[in-house]
Amino acid sequence: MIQFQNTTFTGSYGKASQFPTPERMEVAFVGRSNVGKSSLINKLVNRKSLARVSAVPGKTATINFYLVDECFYFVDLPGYGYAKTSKSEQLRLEQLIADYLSADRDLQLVVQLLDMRHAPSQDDLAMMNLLIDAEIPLILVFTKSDKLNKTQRMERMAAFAQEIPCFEDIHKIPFSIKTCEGLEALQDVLAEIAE
Ligand SMILES: Nc1nc2c(ncn2[C@@H]2O[C@H](COP(=O)(O)OP(=O)(O)O)[C@@H](O)[C@H]2O)c(=O)[nH]1
Ligand SMILES: [Mg+2]
Repeated sequence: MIQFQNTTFTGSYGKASQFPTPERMEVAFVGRSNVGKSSLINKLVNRKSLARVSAVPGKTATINFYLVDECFYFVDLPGYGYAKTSKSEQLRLEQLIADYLSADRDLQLVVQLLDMRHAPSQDDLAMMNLLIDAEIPLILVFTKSDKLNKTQRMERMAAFAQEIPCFEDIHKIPFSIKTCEGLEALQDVLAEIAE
């Protein structure tokens, strides 16, 4: 059983032509800038600062690979949709993400992060539709769940059901780095891939 106790950073890539030769299964993480992706990756692998947590959004301009327990790679895709990033840089990042997703790799799962407090953005929905159309296995993680009270949470989940295509069919995990809600559920999904 995978323990998530031995994770190493193996490289950062800014161009599809530089992607490493696929060696093992991969699990990719996508989401808007500042959604909590670095925080979630650190929590998952029990490390304080493997992936850089930033109060400044829009900082990750490369695809980062982490080898987890010699079993699979976590692939940290650049955060999209940060308004202050220049248009040309946003296009470069979109292309980089699209190149990764369409590359011939052993991509087992994409974990898409959505901030639980907000409706999905156009970028979120475009990403989701791309993944659904490409038939890439997808789960949704709703981050920062600690920031909502019970009522807000029920309202937001009801709204997500309207806003998100195929909502009923997608595995969904509310998640918080503060309360650790969802941590085991997400680790279980990943452990199943590892087996
Ligand atoms: N309250 C709360 N804050 C979070 C949570 N996850 C991330 N954050 C905060 O959100 C900000 C952005 O997080 P980061 O992991 O850098 O987001 P990234 O840009 O998607 O990698 C940081 O200030 C984090 O501390 C969470 O579950 N709860
Ligand atoms: Mg980050």
